Amino acid sequence: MVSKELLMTMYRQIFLIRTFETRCIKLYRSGAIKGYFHPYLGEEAIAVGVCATLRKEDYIVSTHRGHGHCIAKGAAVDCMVAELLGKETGYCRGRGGSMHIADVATGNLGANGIVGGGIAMGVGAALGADIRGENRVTAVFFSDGATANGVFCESLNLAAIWNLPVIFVIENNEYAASTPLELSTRDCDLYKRAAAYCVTATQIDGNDVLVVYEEARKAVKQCRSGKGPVVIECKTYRHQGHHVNDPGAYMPAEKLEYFKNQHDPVDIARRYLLEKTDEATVKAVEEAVQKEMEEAVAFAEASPEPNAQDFLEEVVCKYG
Ligand SMILES: Cc1ncc(C[n+]2csc(CCOP(=O)(O)OP(=O)(O)O)c2C)c(N)n1
Ligand SMILES: [Mg+2]
Repeated sequence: MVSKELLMTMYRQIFLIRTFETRCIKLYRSGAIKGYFHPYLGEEAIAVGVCATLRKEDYIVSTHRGHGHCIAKGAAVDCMVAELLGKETGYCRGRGGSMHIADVATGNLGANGIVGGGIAMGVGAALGADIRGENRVTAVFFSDGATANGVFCESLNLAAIWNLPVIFVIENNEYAASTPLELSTRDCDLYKRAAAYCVTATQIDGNDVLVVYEEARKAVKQCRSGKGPVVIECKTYRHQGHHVNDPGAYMPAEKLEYFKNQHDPVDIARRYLLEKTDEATVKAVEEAVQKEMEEAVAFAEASPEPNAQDFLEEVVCKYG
């Protein structure tokens, strides 16, 4: 049983991710945000359910669809919007953008534009923590497409033979860009692959925050007691195409309708919260989130552009 306070915190974060993505898509369409933008809409419960079981010093490793992971691990949305707008006050001083937000202060080792690129990094971070004798857990987020990369198998095996405290969170949204999972593998139950490495694995409903939270809690316990790693396959579905400019015409309308209107992570979490509190309290949470988001946008818009003369500052060149 989770407490009302925890449920409130998790709902607040889920709603904040939903609000962040929706607002930033608007900014993107207005031309204020450049480059690629892969929304996390429809997958919010995974990041929130997992991160609610982690401590601040625990690590996460994210993906190209990473805004939700950042927020769930405690990033400040004003600095995130600033980063998306390419402003000096952003997490990477506006140099990184959507796919390169990192926030080491909250244990977020960063998004990653390379599909599968974060998996080995997570294992490396866990190995480092283990060598230093730190009791940190690392949660690595990645989607179904990344499991087709060899690095997934290699990382899982290394984490297994070294008993590393890593939670491999597969966000199975059934697509790698426009390629449906069933065209890239004979067995769409991705958690089964862990058996080849003798790693504990489960498959759960990734849209139900309490289901995710409970499974992640068990995984964290196992990791902290030195019996890691664990694979959690979270079944989910994107609410739109691969990125903002992908109309997602290949996604069956009925299935999309189901995930948007009947099995939406925000609605599910809201219903749980309403079992513990009243409509007015939930509305107050939502209004506070919307205010926080508008303030974040105002902060980012008012922030200075980077100075073009500083662009070589972070470029390291070694020769001779
Ligand atoms: C190594 C690599 N190959 C290809 C790409 C191009 N690419 C970007 S996102 C993507 C699909 C990734 O699918 P998945 O891992 O399922 O993540 P999702 O988009 O579903 O979150 C591809 C192929 C890339 N960024 N990196
Ligand atoms: Mg996918």
